[in-house]
Amino acid sequence: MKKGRTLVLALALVAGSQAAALAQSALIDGQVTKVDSSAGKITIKHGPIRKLGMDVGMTMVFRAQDPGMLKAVKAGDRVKFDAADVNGQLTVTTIEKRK
Ligand SMILES: [Cu+2]
Repeated sequence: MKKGRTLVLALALVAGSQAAALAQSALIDGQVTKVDSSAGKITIKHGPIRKLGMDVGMTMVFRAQDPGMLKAVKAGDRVKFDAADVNGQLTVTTIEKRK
């Protein structure tokens, strides 16, 4: 009984850390070059994003999914982010500062 519970807990921990690792590796490296809070837009210099058809890096403007996320970053910050095509608009769905 006790042994079984320990095993379940160990498996849950492994599954959790793998999910975190996957989420981490899915993020795109970039550097913020401009934040336009009033327009809800952010300019990011980024590497290839194959899922969005960008095979080479570039500097481009994204819409922010949530305008609040633009308060957490500023021009010059190195970031990890994710982006998606939302109704034809390239949109940053998550962004965090890189350490
Ligand atoms: Cu791009």
